[in-house]
Amino acid sequence: MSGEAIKNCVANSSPERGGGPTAKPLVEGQGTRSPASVSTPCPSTGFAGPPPRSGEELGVRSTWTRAEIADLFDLPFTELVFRAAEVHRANHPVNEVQLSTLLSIKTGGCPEDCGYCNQSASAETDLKATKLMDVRAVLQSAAQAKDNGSSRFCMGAAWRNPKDRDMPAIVEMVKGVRAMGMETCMTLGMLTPGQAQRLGEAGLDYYNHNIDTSPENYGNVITTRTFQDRLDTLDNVREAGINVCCGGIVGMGETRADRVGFVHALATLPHHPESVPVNALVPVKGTVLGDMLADTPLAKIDEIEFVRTVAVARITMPLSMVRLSAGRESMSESTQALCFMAGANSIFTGDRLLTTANAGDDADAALFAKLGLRPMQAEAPMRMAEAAE
Ligand code: SAM
Ligand code: DTB
Ligand code: SF4
Repeated sequence: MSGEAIKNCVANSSPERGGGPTAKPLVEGQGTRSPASVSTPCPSTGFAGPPPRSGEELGVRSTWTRAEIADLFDLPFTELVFRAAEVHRANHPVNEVQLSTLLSIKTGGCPEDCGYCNQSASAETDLKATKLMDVRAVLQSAAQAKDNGSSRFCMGAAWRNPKDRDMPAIVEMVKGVRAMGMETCMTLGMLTPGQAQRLGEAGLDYYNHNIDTSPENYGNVITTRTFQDRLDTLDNVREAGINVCCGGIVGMGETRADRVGFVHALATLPHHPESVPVNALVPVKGTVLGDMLADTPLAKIDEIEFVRTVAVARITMPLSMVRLSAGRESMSESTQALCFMAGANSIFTGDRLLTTANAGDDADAALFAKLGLRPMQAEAPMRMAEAAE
């Protein structure tokens, strides 16, 4: 290992960088690695990175059956979490959590009818629709996120799809955030192959596009686009060489079978998404699903069932980053801790997601200190496997 690599490794694991219980992990320790760098194998943390191995060698497969996934969900809870923790430890640095910050660059007025979303024009909320933000204002927000310790900046727009006239500003945002040394992520709705290509050429690291739920339940949640439309955009993103961030929402009143179908759809993609966000529905009054939950509180997702979903995602997609996404604000510290044990290794930071409240940096700093977690500096396993292909 080179002297520089050892320095990085030691720096990454020292308490000053957020490793100890008294540290302030969320605001310290932002490294300066380039967006596409991979982690360094580190004797002090015990995480064996290279030599690169293929996904298959690492036990990654796309042949999961629904029955196998249902059997995982059915395991006794502690057995399931134990297995997920084993898979997590074999493939990822332990006690490290990747931090991303979200910014809504174009809010509300969306023509889609996603039943969970307060940004849909069909939702009866008082959310104010805005135009696409100015590039400069977006870059200011990104700089602030970086100062707060975030390593990835995710920009979201309430669009069915971007218009070609929006693309120059979008490209400037990607280039500007990348130039700050942060990873970039965008979620702009459906993309044509040409648009995905342009984003890839601009250096976009990740594109978030969720399947949201099982193929069977999809039509109960969204009618203005199909499950296949989602898969087509994911293909265009992959084809353009951009990492895929794809997951969904639990707690929308779906059945266990839907959660099985949801994880199955992700884990049988020819190439697992590099990031898998698992959102718990944030029920917003005036949305179809928010109102439904307000009327039938028992439909709220059971927290143990939420942890089960995280654990099954971890086991079936061993190299992916599993992101504990929306819904953390109303989740107990103990449930979040169980999610980290069950293999979640990424979160959104800050006091806002796109339009709704998030846990906030102070609460997260306290949680990280309590649990001995630290911010991840590099996200390696998927990329190392890829490098070997
Ligand atoms: N318009 C783009 C799209 O739909 O792809 C990007 C933005 S959209 C807000 C991104 C994702 O956020 C959705 O696919 C959904 O999974 C999640 N999301 C939106 N509203 C949510 C809510 N109330 N609770 C939980 N997750 C939500
Ligand atoms: C994802 O799966 N969750 C994030 C991100 N991708 C873009 C968004 C959550 C949004 C929650 C509702 C809101 O704040 O508007
Ligand atoms: Fe529009 Fe995205 Fe909200 Fe659906 S989830 S209504 S596409 S902003």
